[in-house]
Amino acid sequence: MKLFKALCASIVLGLAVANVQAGEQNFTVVINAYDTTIPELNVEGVTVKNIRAFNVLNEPETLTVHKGTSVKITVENKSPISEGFTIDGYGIQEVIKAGETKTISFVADKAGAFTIWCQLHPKNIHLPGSLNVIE
Ligand SMILES: [Cu+2]
Repeated sequence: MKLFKALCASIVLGLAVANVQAGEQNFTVVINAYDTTIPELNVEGVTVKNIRAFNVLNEPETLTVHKGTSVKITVENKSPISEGFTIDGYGIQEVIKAGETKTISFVADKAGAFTIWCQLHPKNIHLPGSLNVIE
């Protein structure tokens, strides 16, 4: 049943992607920081208490477009610190200050899966996303 649901979800997703035509596509990506406290954690036999974990995510983390699309990404930084927004395959590297919004425009002229990552912070705290450009 789980497999069936996953299969249906992927078929629906496939259809949704197929309906996207090359043209213009706008996205809003929100960078958000999550601060949590882990009450107790045991690492290699050592117990540590009240660990503060800090994670930064781009939401949504995956953007999918057809090759040839004019893409406009509005990036809103809700993190309390400056955040980076880099897509190496498209030569994009931006810094967005806390509370600021930046708009990035480009033509998705290369097909592939391109990592969207923050050049300012380690990848284990700022989780990478993906720009998928399909033929
Ligand atoms: Cu970051």
